[in-house]
Amino acid sequence: MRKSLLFLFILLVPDITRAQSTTAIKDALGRELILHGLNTSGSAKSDTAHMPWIKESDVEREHTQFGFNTVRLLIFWGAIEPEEGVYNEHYLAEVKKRVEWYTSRHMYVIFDMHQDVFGYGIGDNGAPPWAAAHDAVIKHLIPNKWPWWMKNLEPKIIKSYVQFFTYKKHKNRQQHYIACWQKVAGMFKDNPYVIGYDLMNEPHGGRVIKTLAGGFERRQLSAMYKRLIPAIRAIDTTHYIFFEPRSFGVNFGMSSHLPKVYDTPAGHPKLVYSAHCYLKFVDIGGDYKPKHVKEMPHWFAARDRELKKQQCPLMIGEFGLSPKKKDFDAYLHDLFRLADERHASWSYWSNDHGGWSPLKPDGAPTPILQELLRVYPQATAGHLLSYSYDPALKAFEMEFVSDSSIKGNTEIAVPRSLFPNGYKLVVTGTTPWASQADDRTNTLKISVTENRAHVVVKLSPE
Ligand code: IDC
Repeated sequence: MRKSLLFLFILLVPDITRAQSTTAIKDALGRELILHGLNTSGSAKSDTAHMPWIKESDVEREHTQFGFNTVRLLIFWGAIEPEEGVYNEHYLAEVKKRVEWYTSRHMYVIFDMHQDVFGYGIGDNGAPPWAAAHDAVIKHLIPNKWPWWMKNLEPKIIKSYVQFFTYKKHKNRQQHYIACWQKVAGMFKDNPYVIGYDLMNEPHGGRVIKTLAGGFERRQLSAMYKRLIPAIRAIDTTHYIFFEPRSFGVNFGMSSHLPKVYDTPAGHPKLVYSAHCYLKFVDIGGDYKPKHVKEMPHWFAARDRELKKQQCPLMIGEFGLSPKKKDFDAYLHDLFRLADERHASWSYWSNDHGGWSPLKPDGAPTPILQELLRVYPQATAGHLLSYSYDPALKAFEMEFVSDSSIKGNTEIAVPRSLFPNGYKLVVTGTTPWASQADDRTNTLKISVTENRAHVVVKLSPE
C-alpha cells in the first residue's frame, strides 16, 4: 500500500522525481550508478615508483569474480611534481597504463589525490618535499607505535598544513596543487570511465582546535575548493568532482562544518560528497562491541545532515577494519545496510596484501572479501527507489521507476561465488521484460520497455 502510494506520488509530481535524480551519480546514458570497489593501493604510498602492487590480471579478477565496478586509485602530488614546476611524465604514463586496465573493462576510476600527514620527506605521503614548510623532519617527536595520524601533531607538520592553506601568504603551494590537478584532468578528460576526481584525501588544517571547531572547513578548505573546482572545470566539464570534509573527528562521526560546495558553471552540478567512516574503536584497533552499535547510525546521521546542505550523492571513500576483530562482519553488515538505504557508493580500504585487505599475500581471499561481495544495482535505467541485500539469506531486492528514454539496460552485479547453485529472479510491475546474465562480468542485465513502470526485482538462491 505504502509503495503504491509512493509510486502515485512520483507519477503526479514529476518535479520531485527530477529533484531526486540530481542526487545520483549518472553515466553518459543517464543511468543512476552505484559504485563499489577498492582503494588501490596503500602500497603505492611507499613504492619507489609510487605504483600499486597490482597487475592487470588482478583487475581482471576484480571485474570477473568480485562484481566491483570501481576503483579509488591513489595518486600523489609528490609523485606528479617531485620538483617544483617539473612533472614526472613517466609516472603519469604508468598511471595511465593502470587506468586503462580498469577502463578498458568498463570499470570506473576515481582519482584520489592522496596524502597522509602532509607529504613525502616530512610526514608520510602526499605533497612533494619542496611544498613543506620545513626540510625533512629529522626526528619525529611522536613515537612510532602510536596511531600514524598522531604525527599530525608534529609542529613541522602543523606548519606545513597551515602554510598550504594560508593562500594569501603562500599562494605558490595551492597554485601548484591546482596546476597538478589540471595536468591530470587534461590527460583523462576524454576517458568516459574515469568517473571523477577526489580533490584531496582527508583534508586537515594543521591546528587541531581550529580544525575541530570548524574554522578550517568554513574558511580555508572551502576557499581552496572554490579555487580548485573552477580550475578543473576549465579543463574538464564532464567528470564528477568528489570532495571531502575534514577528516579529523568527521571520520569518527562528528559533524563537518564545510559550507555548501558549488560546481561551475552553476546549474549542472556534478559533485559527490565523499566521507570516510572509521569509527573510533575500530580505528584504534578494537572489537565491535554491543556498546558501539549506535555509532554507525550516528555517523550516517551526521552525513544525512550534511547532504541536506550539499544536495549531492554520497560516497564512502574509505572504511575498513581487520578481519581479526570480533564481529567485523556485523560491522560491515551494518555499514552496508545504512549505505544501501542512502544509495551510497563505497570503496573499501584497502586493496593490499594482508592486514585489512580482502586478499592475502598469496592472492587467496581473507574473510573480508566474502563481506564485500554483494548484489547491487550498478546501473539503473530509470530512478532507483530502493535496494537491499541480506547477506545471510543472499536475498536482493530493488525497486525503480523505469525510464524508456534511456538507451541502456538496468545492470545488477551478481558475484557468481555467492550463488553456486544458481539464483531465482522475479521481476514484477511491468511486462514485457527481459533478462540476460553475463557470466564473464557477473552482471545481470534487465530490460524493460514500459516507461514509468514501478519495477520490483527480487533475486534469491535457487
Ligand atoms: C594507512 C595504511 C597504513 C599506513 C598509514 C599511513 O593502512 O599501512 O601506515 O595509512 O600511511 C586513512 C587514510 C589511509 C590510511 C587508512 C587506515 O586515508 O591512508 O591508511 N586511514 O589507517 N584515514 C583513516 C584511516
